[in-house]
Amino acid sequence: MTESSSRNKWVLLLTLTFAHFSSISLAQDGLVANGDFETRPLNGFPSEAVTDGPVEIPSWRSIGTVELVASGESVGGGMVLIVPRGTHAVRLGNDAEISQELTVEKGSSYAVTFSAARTCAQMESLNVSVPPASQTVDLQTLYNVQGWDPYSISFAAAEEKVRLNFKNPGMEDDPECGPIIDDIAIKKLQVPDKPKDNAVDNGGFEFGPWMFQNVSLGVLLPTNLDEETSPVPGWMVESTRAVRYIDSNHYAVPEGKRAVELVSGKEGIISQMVKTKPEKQYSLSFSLGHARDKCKEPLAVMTFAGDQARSFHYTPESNSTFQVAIVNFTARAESTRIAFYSVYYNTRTDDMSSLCGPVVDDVRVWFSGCSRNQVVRVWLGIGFIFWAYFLVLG
Ligand SMILES: [Ca+2]
Repeated sequence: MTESSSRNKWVLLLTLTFAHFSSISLAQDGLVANGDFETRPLNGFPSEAVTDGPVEIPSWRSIGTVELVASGESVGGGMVLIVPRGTHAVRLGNDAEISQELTVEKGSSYAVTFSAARTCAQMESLNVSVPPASQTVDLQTLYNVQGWDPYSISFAAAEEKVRLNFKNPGMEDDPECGPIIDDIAIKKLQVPDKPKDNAVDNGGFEFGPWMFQNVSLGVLLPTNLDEETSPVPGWMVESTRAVRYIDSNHYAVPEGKRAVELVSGKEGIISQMVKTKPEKQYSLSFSLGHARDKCKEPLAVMTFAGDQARSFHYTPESNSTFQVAIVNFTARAESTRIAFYSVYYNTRTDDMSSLCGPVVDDVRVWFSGCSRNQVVRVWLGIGFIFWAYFLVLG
């Protein structure tokens, strides 16, 4: 009896120890280890000029010319390097890469948020991969005057141990060029509940990537054609340029805490395929808003739903920051594409160059009735039964 109870205690202790270690090794939502590059390397930061030798970046594995850069540092041509946040960031030279192993939940989807800046006027891009997923993010467009932006991509974890890799695929003539990255965070994506009265998944955009509380730039969602693993579950960005994921801490959001701002005109399209029944009538409604980010009006959204395409201009009632727009459409197939883009290319009134645009939130699609043809068919049916009844009786 005592032997059994002491064995049970050991089993319990081992289980607790194992649970403890497995919970601390699993990637937590937020910054990855040294994701802000502020951890001091063993031989000091290069800017402190303690040693000439190569600097090992704690928690990361690097290949090629990977440099820790400090804010205020300048490169050739007197250009001052932009460090997104804090004091340090990493610059990736030609073909250089930096990676870190993460322990994740196999089968789950994750969003990676990172900040990136380009250093030269040339076209620069960044390849972010968690094999087999790989995505190249174009850094050519500057979305705001700060010179850097947070971005998010996503991946489905095929294994428990995955390698998060950032690579500069470019081959610039100037070796001092190459993207700067900073603030790398991860978030396990929740699968949104399937609402009963709405065919749209994550229609309020509440499920999405990690956002830093004290970053006011939102998170850019670059092209993502895979609705299975999207940093904003359910939604695809099916265009060459990005849309901005925004939070209610820094922007006016119509519903809940998150929404999207269409910042790239016709080149920033967000869409979703919703389940429908052919030849049935549906209604699509959404909130069209202003982010209160000094975006210069007019603001307008082009909306697609099945066989309908309609534009809506932002004209809210007095004090509101949004209005509700509705499109009625007839479904033609088992699934119907709904999509939104900004009619105009808008910029902020204060700097005239930061990109902005209309806000879309609270997207709903619901069954609103039979189609006209079906109504006619139903009446014909009733008429036929009536006549049959009349003839039989007669
Ligand atoms: Ca929302």
